[in-house]
Amino acid sequence: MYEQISHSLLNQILDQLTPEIRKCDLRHFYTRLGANFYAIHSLFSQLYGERDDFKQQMLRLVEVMARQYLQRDEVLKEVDIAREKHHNWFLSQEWVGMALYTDGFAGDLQGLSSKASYFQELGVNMVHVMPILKCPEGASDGGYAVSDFRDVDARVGTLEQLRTVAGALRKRNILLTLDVVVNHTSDEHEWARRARAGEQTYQDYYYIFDNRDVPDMFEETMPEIFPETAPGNFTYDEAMGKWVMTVFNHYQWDLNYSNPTVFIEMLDIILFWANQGADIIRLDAVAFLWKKIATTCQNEREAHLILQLMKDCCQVTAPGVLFIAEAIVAPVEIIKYFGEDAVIAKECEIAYNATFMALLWDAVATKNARLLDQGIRSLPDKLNRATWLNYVRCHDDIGLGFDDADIVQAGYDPYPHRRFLVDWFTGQYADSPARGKPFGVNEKTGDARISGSLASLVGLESAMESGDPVAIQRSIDLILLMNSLIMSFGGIPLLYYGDEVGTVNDYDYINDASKANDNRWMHRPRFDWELAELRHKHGTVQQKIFTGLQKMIAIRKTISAFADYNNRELLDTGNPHLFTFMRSNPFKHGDEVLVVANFDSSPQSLTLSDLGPRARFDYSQLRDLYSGESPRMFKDQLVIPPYRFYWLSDKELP
Ligand code: OTU
Repeated sequence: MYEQISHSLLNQILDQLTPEIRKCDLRHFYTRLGANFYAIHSLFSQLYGERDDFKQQMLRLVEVMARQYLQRDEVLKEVDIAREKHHNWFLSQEWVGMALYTDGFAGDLQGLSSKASYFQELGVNMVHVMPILKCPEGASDGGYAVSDFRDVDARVGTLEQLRTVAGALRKRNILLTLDVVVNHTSDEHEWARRARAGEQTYQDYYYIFDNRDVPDMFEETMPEIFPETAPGNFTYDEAMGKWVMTVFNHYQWDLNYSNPTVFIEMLDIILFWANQGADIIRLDAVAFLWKKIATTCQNEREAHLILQLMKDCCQVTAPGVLFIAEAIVAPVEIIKYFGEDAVIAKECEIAYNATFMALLWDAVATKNARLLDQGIRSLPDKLNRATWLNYVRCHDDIGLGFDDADIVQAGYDPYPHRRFLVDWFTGQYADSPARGKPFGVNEKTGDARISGSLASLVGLESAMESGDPVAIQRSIDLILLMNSLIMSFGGIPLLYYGDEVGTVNDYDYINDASKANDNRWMHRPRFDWELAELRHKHGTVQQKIFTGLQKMIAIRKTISAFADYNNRELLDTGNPHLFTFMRSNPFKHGDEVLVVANFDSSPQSLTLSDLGPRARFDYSQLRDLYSGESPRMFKDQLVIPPYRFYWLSDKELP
């Protein structure tokens, strides 16, 4: 939008840019800056408008965007332009992701380069390389405590090698996702070290207090993220003799975004990684970006303004780069990270669908889809040109972050229901084959989350131990069932490395002092490539899971109705064991796929004619696109075997 105040400021800023910047070809940069400047200016002034140095800070912001634009590779600039043209590119059903630790999956970055063929074999074309930036040896939170935002950790390789990986993936049309840990730094980061040494400039980068007055006020309303290992939200620093806000671990210092210098530094870092070849940037812990006394310090309005500003600025320099919001918060809050009061995403284009993930686990434990169905129905409508990252497992614990009102609506009592789920997955429930562990147990609130690998949580570990073929098959079916839903729900499915070959819990972390008190490490394995070879051997567990997923991915890519255009409708079947929805191709009328998933251990039936006009299929032609087989039918009643899913259509795939 054109508006005089911001436009005249823009003119002033452009006049003040250094000659070295001004003499360059900045055509695309200028048109994008012109288009976004009104928004950038208004967001920046909402956040920092009260400051005397506001105009200097704006100038610095524009300089950072311009410098990073100048450093952006020509190849990446072409990608930007192509994506501007095909702006819906990431909504396609063709994308399938995998998240991994470089060291756990491939040893190091060089190893990772050589694994591109493995991704292709499986059909993965988006790789989320979890944090690889420099971090301290022990106190690293798996890389989420960064001590240098511009360098790769020597344990996995060099920046040069990362650029090679990026290039190699790009050649194969595989997207690269990198993490930027925006909420905090390691206490060994240079900023923290200089703050500790007494430099006020750097103390202003963090929330640092002389005494407990303010911290105590904050504590009244702030929840604890790691209550067992890092209780409280402040850490006393001996050297400084002051209290530092540390919401996560005591060695992770929260950045102070009320300081515009922090915002500009972090934007510069985001753009730096965009320029190293990242297609997508995962912004860690975005819900925590703004702190306010008497609040939970999560999901504050200003946190959203910061993200909008980051997005608007990134669009000027690197418009082809997408953001993933990692906000593991309440369902109605997650959706706001796409941006509110907008038609298309204006914060992050992609968000972790933590609600769907947790609901899937509820369906597994209860063997029915009541809460899953209810929880998804309660989700507010998503914006256009915004998409979910749908996942079953990731490197973190499973938080039962669904809504109490939905639990009640589904017919349960919230507190005992959550208790039951934790007991079920941690194997404390008599009937449960799961081998998880409780994580983040908070004695004060009764909260608990769950750690454990996909395979161990669905009972594969215990089944293999007992050698019970029925139990083994049931676990495999559950793994495929859950994955079939993230593949068909709408959004980008994100697999977690190792799950594709049924990797069970790794109990070795206990022997490493820096990991022993964080049981999330039991599902952060060192990938067993020898075991993975069994994917080629017919009849093995690894082969059944791997080929099942491989097929699912290949078929997903051909089903246009699975692209994410908010084209999903939940159907009421009257059978609580089934989760049923229709996906329709928005560009081709009548091109529809009926997804049915049976979470129960007994076969279930669904009367298709009860679905009304939504399911006007030619029953005689009905086929499961996944297996290629005709489903079992009795008249107009569909029979779904235990733990099975169907992707039903009466048309041939193109
Ligand atoms: C993220 O996690 C990372 O994924 C974790 O691995 C890190 O420990 C953490 O940030 C700190 O960097 O912030 O918005 O249940 O879900 O810690 C959610 C806890 C986060 C995690 C939470 C999460």
